[in-house]
Amino acid sequence: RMYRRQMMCRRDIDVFNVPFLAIYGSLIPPEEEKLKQKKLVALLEKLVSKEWPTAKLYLYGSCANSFGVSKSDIDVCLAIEEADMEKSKIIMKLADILQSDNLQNVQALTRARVPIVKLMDPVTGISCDICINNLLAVVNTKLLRDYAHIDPRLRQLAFIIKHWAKSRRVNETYHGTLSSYAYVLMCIHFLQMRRPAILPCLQEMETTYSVTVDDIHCAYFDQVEKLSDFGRHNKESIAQLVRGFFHYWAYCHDYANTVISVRTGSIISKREKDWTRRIGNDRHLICIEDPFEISHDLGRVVDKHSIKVLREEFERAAEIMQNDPNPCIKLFEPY
Ligand code: 3AT
Ligand code: MG
Repeated sequence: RMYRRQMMCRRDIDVFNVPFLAIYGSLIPPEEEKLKQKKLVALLEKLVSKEWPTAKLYLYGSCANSFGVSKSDIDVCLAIEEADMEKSKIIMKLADILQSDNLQNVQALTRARVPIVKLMDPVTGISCDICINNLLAVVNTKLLRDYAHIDPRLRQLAFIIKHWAKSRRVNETYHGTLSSYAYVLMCIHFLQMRRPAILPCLQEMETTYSVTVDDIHCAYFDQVEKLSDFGRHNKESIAQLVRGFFHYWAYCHDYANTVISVRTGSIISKREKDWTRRIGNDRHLICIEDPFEISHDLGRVVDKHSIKVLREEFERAAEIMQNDPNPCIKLFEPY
């Protein structure tokens, strides 16, 4: 009888796999949306090549890294060799070129931290941001997409975490919380650290892909089709992983001393990165190392106030995953 009582008390988290997967399924963009995005990019390419025949357009961010939910805006990078032309000038010229065609709301934001052209395509209703020569973002987009191909649980987990972060308003870098890019890196790292591991560390493996962008050497193993059974020894379900993710960030992560690093597939110390004190605006209150720009802490947007908000949200989510009868609803309740 004792045994039976224990069995009944232990929460069977796996009953939530089906509803979590249903949420994931509802967030995936339909194929027709992808086609519309491609059409818009083709139109932009045509317009741009009239002025700059050798320029190239790359999709990056969530529309290309496979972590994009339905109805997202698209991020485009214009790669152009105009060494003698300032970025803001290129942006103005680009806005001019696009203005003349049947696109709407073409705006040149020349003074933003990353100068961009914003526009909306009235035919498809898709909005788009175009930046100049941000090739590191194109490369980190490929890294994320390659990780997503290794084990389906990464994409499932990241969609659920991003959906949670948007619902709880902790995905707003201008308010000191984390970017979508940071959340995806946290998911990759979490799956690298499971035992048995669900994801490998691609940057520690043999190099099959390498580029140098802005003096940063980016190299890793990108033949991910060969790794499709990498995670087979780990049988954890999506509900267990969501619970484990929040449990880690609520109760286990050592915020004071450590940095999560997808580059090494491990946890490293703040001391070895010299991220132990505040320098300028970088407070390093939650440390997420960029996989390529390794001096870059994706947690640097987080301040004294927003770290509290974030940690309280992690604790709330962990508590819900532990005890709430209806976590798939409660977790995403609007803030
Ligand atoms: P959403 O679905 O739009 O929320 P996203 O993946 O498009 O998610 P962001 O809009 O935050 O993510 O960023 C767009 C891309 O820009 C993602 C990544 O390739 C790059 N990126 C964003 N923030 C950084 C950063 N701090 N350092 C380097 N690359 C970044
Ligand atoms: Mg985006």
